[in-house]
Amino acid sequence: MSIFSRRAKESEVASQNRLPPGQSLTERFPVLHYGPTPQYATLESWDLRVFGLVEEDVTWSWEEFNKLPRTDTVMDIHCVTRWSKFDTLWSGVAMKTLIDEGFIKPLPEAKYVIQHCEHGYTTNTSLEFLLQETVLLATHFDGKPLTPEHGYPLRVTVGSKADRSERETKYFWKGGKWLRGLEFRAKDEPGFWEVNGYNNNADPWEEERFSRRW
Ligand SMILES: Nc1nc2c(c(=O)[nH]1)N[C@H]1C(S)=C(S)[C@@H](COP(=O)(O)O)O[C@H]1N2
Ligand SMILES: [Mo]
Repeated sequence: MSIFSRRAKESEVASQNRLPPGQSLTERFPVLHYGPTPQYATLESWDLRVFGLVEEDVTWSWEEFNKLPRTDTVMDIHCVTRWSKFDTLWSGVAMKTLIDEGFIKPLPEAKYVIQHCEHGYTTNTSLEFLLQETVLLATHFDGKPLTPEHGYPLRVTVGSKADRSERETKYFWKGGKWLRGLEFRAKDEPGFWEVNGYNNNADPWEEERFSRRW
């Protein structure tokens, strides 16, 4: 894809109010994470644990997870390192579906959720944030299973809709790759990047990249 076409697309999304301040459009799919990429030879010992302030803890095997009701969602994703990727197609299980249909039953005190990922990566949001259409526990990108470096077998997605209809958007670090647990809590707790200087609220439209603490 030529640079001229990239520029033209960037102007187009900018004119549609889809390009957050300080971001530029990429047509690639950069890989960004701290630490090694988990490799799974098999998913036999993989599970996803839901725990904390929920009526009952739940643990899904890969087979069980794949029987949950599925959704496709198209969204724009925004990385704090200044790239945005538009019209990305993800498939998986929406957090909202899990809660609306009673697969997860948060207690009334549950206000925040910590995503727990392989190798100890964590990230945090409010529970309310996770009920938006753009938040999937995604198994597929662009119709194909996630690649190892993009989070195979399961990651969280966060992004914005083309019509900007979501209440809140977050930078893409709030989407944990290699997700293994969801912890429901009454109080917020900063995750990996949030402890390491990134802004806890992480709204790309407000350009909330770094924490004011330093
Ligand atoms: N487990 C884990 N998930 C993670 C990260 C990480 O370091 N570890 N980095 C985050 C960051 S900073 C970004 S921008 C996105 C990048 O996703 P991608 O590599 O699929 O583009 O993953 C997020 N999820
Ligand atoms: Mo990032």
